Amino acid sequence: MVKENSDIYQKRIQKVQEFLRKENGVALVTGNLPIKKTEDQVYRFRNSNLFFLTGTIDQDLGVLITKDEVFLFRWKKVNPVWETCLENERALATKLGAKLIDESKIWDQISKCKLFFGDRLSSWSGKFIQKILDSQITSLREKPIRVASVEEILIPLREVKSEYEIKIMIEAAKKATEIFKSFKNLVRPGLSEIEIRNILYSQIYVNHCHPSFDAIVAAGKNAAILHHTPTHKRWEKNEPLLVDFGIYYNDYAIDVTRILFIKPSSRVREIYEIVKSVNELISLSLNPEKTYNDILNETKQLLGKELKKIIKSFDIGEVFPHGWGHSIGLDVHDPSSFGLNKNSRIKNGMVVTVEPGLYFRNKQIGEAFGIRVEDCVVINKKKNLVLTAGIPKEFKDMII
Ligand SMILES: [Mn+2]
Repeated sequence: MVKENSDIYQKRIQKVQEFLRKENGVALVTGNLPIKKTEDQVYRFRNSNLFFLTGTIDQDLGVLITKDEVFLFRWKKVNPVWETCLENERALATKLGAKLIDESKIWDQISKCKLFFGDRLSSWSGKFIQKILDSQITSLREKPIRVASVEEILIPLREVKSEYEIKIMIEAAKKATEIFKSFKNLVRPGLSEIEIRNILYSQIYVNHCHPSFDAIVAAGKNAAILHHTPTHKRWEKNEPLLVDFGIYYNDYAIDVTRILFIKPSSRVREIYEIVKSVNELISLSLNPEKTYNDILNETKQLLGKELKKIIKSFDIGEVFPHGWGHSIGLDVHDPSSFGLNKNSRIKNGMVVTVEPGLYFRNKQIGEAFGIRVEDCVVINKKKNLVLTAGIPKEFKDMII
């Protein structure tokens, strides 16, 4: 396991403070108000911004950062009879060099500043935006507090990974590789998508990981549905099986898609080879000269050029209806500058997914299926590193 540097969080907070000093700003990051899953259960929220700054997974805590102080607070009290308290806030405050304050004192700090960086992920912190607006109406302040998104500060810090983060992601990718290989040995034709998903999850948990999103397991025509939910449909021998899964290991996410075959037709093979070769070409050609849109055009062009050799007419936006990839790290879809603006450039040190695909719903090719091949790639000055390169993708290795 990669050892964490004990002052890593303090250093990240200091970087936020450098930013806040420019305009006398204050940043607030907390967990979210509970959302009901069933009558007596709630979803456990994970705000990766909070984890990034404090290292805690206790979403009932929050951090308020001003230009020269750090405050830690518990915004939701824990009832020890019913709930587990995940973090000792006193110990965490010491580790972070933060002061523990009562949640009721947060407004005093915010009201002193000129610029409030709120967290759009947290409905709890959203109440302060309303308070700022109200205070401006009632007191007609001469210098109103401006409101901005904390992601303005955190995207530049989170989108380029440190060496420490990349080391963890290399380990996470190794785990994903082991998981996929043992999963592939257990999968059999005739099982349903749900059964196959369950086998996949058993291997994820046995390897001390957990899913980073609901895995997509899609047989045949279901694979043409981009975010298919696994059903009781059985995997038949002529159908490609699309498996798009993610794991969390050591709090970092990996996201991979592979296709398995039983008795693939030559047509399916041709399509697979196109998608795989585009995945490989794009993975190695990503560099800071290119914007998100440049890469999207390149991906469309490469897929289209090859597909033209097989089918006369098609609409590339219809057979490839999604993006080429996304930033990944603490979140499967990590915040990034190109998440906000598709004309911003790739940066060295980013980790992104590369996931070209081709999807057919009968009319273009006479068969309905979908193929996607997805890897996680570190953008490097010299040669990009395909983190998930150990997971097989040669056509012959994908046949069960
Ligand atoms: Mn993905």
